[in-house]
Amino acid sequence: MPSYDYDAIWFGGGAAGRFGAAFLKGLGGKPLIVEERHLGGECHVCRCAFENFFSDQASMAELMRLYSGKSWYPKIDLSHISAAKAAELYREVGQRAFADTMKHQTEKQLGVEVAWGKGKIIDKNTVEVNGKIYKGKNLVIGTGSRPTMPNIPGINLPGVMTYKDHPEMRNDPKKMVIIGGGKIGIGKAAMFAPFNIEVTVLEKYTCLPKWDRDIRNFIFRDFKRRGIKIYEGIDVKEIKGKGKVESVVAQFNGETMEFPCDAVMMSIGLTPNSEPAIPLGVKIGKGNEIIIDEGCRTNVSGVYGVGDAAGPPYFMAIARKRGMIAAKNIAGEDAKMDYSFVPDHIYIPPLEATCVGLTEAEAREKYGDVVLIQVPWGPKPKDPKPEEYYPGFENQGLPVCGRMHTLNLLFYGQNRNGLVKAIVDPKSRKFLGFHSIGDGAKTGFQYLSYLLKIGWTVDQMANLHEIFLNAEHFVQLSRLVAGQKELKGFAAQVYLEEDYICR
Ligand code: COM
Repeated sequence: MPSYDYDAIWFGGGAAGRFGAAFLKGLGGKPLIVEERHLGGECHVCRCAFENFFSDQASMAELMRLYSGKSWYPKIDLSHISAAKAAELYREVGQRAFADTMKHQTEKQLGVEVAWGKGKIIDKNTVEVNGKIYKGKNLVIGTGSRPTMPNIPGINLPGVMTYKDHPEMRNDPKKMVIIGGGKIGIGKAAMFAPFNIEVTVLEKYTCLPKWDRDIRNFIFRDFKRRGIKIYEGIDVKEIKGKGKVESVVAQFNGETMEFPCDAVMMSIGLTPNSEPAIPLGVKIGKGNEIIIDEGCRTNVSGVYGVGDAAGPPYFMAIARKRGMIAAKNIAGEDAKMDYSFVPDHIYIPPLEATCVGLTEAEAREKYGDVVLIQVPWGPKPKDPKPEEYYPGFENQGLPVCGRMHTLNLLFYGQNRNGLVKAIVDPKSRKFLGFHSIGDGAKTGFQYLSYLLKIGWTVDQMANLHEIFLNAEHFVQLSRLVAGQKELKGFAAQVYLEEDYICR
């Protein structure tokens, strides 16, 4: 029997590696993390934590713009605000502080051993770091993902960035083209626009295709009002510029269009960093992902794949849970991943969109005539002015979902005060999906995803205790209709007829 120093070597100390190693230690195992730069992966460097911070900065800018000179607010000059300055603060303080926190928590508080340095996988039981050999019974590869880059002329020009470069920005662009209208691209558009940057989103297919239509419409209507342009069905051919980005050239409806800009953000998707697994004979999928089973095992016994390296869904909770599932299996359990009811979230400062479960379209296809519990519903004033009351628009005050600023958005924000939508199967009275635009609802969605899974009904929801005003409104709205024997819910929102997207 060979002897090993560790029960598992976690190759990569990102969300999956850190949580997996900690879990294995908790189960009585002996883990080692191999990490070159910092623990916690990209989260605090350029993803979740950074985006949270940057969205807050963008929200402040957007709210100041909305409130400036209205009611009791003084006039605020926003002509010289700087996204680069916000990024600099994060770079100087946030990245370093969070890296320290991750290190302290992992090594000191949790007592997980870390081998610092560029690791080299020698074989499935052996990793070399700085000339030192570490032996593990199992190997868990959690090497993350990278932005997918298309092979088009100009892709390497200075001024072409990805989410990774966002915290590194040193200048404030005037015009930015965002290539890709998925959740990263749409979120970045909403984050950059408040800083006086003229933003255009170019999407080859459909923006946010998996999101509910009402949520999409809310976002795109808001974008139109704020001057953020969106093109769908547009094929980017080239990025042009002499020494730096000057324009993006694309085919649109059979014509060539050129979009002048001084920055480009590429956001067409992610590619898993599966390369370290290849020499071990691990099977790699078409999207470059490590192929794993439900227990995060690869085809090579004793080798696991976790986090983004194992492919979508690219979501921190999934990365961490893959780590946990791998740890359980290494410890001798038979644990399986559960990918059902994974929530999703986009920062669209000053608000955020959150969803879990089925969209209305999916629910109708599966369950037929579903019931909607949704506010606002019915028509809205066409061109709402801030600080004005509109007689007859009975839903203008609903919903006021969120923290302080969402209520303010009712008064100052031209009807930008959010959207709440629950979809219910009237026969079983079970919820099928929850959707929200507001501020602060994501906390509730963590638990809503579990409630969906256990088949939570309108009647059960009506028995909870809301703390009004709250960000989700699902408790009180359910109570309003739960007395109905034959569930009717609220009427569906009148569909928005305007086209907010160039097609
Ligand atoms: C958070 C990263 S900054 S991790 O998931 O906690 O490791």
